Amino acid sequence: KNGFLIRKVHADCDGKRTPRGKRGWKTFYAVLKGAILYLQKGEYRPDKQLSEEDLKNAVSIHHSLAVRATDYSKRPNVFYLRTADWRLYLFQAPNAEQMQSWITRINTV
Ligand code: I3P
Repeated sequence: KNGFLIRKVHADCDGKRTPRGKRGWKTFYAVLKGAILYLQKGEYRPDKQLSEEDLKNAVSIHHSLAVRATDYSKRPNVFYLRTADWRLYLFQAPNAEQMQSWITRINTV
């Protein structure tokens, strides 16, 4: 599965609150391959090589959980992604259908 997602990082490894200046919303082209969610910046091309930054942004979704962010009301179609190493991301999908589809796909990996 792939498509545009807007990401906010709320907590880093071990659940530590992401510091100010690193909490802004950023748009990525997301590609879910196996148990890895790749987040690419810029224009998407299927043959494009992943940059070092793209690799840093990749999220291991093994033993992670996606849930709709019902308590986050600043933006619509947002879901949480809690990873096994206790990071917490918010992702905004383009619409409700895409949000649900990402949640389902992530949770069934
Ligand atoms: C963050 C940015 C986010 C905001 C976050 C800010 O600043 O403005 O949009 O989250 O608030 O810290 P920066 O880009 O400098 O990291 P919201 O959009 O959810 O308000 P937060 O620290 O209360 O999460």
